[in-house]
Amino acid sequence: MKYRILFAFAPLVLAVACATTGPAVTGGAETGTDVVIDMQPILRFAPTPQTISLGDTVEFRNVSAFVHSVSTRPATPEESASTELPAGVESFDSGDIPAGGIYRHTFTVTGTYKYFCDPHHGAGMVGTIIVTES
Ligand SMILES: [Cu+2]
Repeated sequence: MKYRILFAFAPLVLAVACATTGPAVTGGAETGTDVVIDMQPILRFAPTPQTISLGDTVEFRNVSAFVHSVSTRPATPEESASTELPAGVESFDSGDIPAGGIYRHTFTVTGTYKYFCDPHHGAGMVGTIIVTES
């Protein structure tokens, strides 16, 4: 009887666990990925700041249950203040990344990149990547 009750609640416990941690991103990083940055349920990029080598490909992984984005295309003065690109570098924007989704970007110019999550900029979801000569 004790065990039957345990089993009856198991799906509920599993559902609650998924709701708080978000979906798992299946599989390892894609081939060619050098660095992984998570987009977390607490509306933060991690790790940040992150130093990488010239030519590295970063895989941004949405490990939360929310839609996130990786953007260097500000639409407001506040977002502009959170954005920085090395001279001559074209801006990039992932668009909406669904729960469990990924976005990959290769960095081919050294310098400091400051980016933000479009839906959560107001919550302080910003990040920095520093690209150095390898
Ligand atoms: Cu976000």
